[in-house]
Amino acid sequence: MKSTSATKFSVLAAATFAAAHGIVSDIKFDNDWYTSSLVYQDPYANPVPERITWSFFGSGNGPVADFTTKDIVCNGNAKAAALVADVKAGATATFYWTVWPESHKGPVMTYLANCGDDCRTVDPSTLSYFKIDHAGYENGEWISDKIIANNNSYSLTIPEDIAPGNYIIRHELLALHSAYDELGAQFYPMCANIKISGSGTANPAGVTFPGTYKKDDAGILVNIYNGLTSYQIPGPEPYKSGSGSSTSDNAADAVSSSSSAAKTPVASTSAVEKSAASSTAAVEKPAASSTSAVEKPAAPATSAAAAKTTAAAATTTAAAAAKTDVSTLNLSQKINKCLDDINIAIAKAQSKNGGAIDFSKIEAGRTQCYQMTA
Ligand SMILES: [Cu+2]
Repeated sequence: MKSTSATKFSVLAAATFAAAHGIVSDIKFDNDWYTSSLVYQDPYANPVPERITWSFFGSGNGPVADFTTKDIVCNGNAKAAALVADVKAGATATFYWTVWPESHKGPVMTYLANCGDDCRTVDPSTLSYFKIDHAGYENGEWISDKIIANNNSYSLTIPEDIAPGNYIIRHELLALHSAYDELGAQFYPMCANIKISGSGTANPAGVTFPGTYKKDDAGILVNIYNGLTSYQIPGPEPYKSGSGSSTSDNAADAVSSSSSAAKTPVASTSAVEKSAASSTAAVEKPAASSTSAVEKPAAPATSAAAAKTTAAAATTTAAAAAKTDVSTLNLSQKINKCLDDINIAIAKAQSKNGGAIDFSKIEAGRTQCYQMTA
């Protein structure tokens, strides 16, 4: 039974690659690291790891199929996360993406929604989401390109005056390479449970998902290849701490907060140490075993290393990817690096030839990654 469902996942994963390209692998709130729900790894682990991030097993790393449906809230097949991250109001949140193709130009947006008693028992499509940060196209540069340059990471500030409580933080990238077609805009949303502490009192008004993003919004039905001079980020303006309501010019803050975080390379060893600490202390419920081979504590560091490695062709095998010096990595880091190398190779090949990739070889390469033993 188990192997049957695993096989189905594998086939689905291979099929999804063609149109798909990234998930958040790790989240950092100040110095606490959390491994995010890993759509290609967690379903196979026994036990399935508990995360702060809502899972979307079976939906791959692709965009939501139709952003006017409930899939837009926390991605397709979203299931509640078991854990909750303790986060101070005013904290810096950093989201690390596995890989992001250069072709996928577009904005980044992040929202909060108050869940009341417990985010683990709510239907996220019933909540009210206020935007806390966004960035799009500034001075001729897409934020997606800055994210790629910043170790696939994006940082923002949790507003300092937000009232304490249980919140879903909803973070997403939007890829606009096909947005000239109706429903061609590609949203990549994810949700995580956080418990905000502090002495704030702000409860900003929000919007609902689905419903906020319309098929013909200026920032959603848009041709980015036509001499674009400005871009209107979808959804409301971000709430700005201290304003008591939404304001209209937070873009500069968003860009500066992202660059300040991303310019600091993440040290491999400290990432591992912090991850280990957070898996026991920072979560409300005891984390599941952190010794599983599929845990991904240091993805930001390893993907940074991988990004500097010249990627081979899209048909890179695990063995070829392993040629990079991995002597200082532990087993789970090596596995992650192996997977990252494949992701990077896929992204490179797709920007060159539009996606003519042998997916059976990619799946074989991933399988080899998981079989690494030292
Ligand atoms: Cu894609």
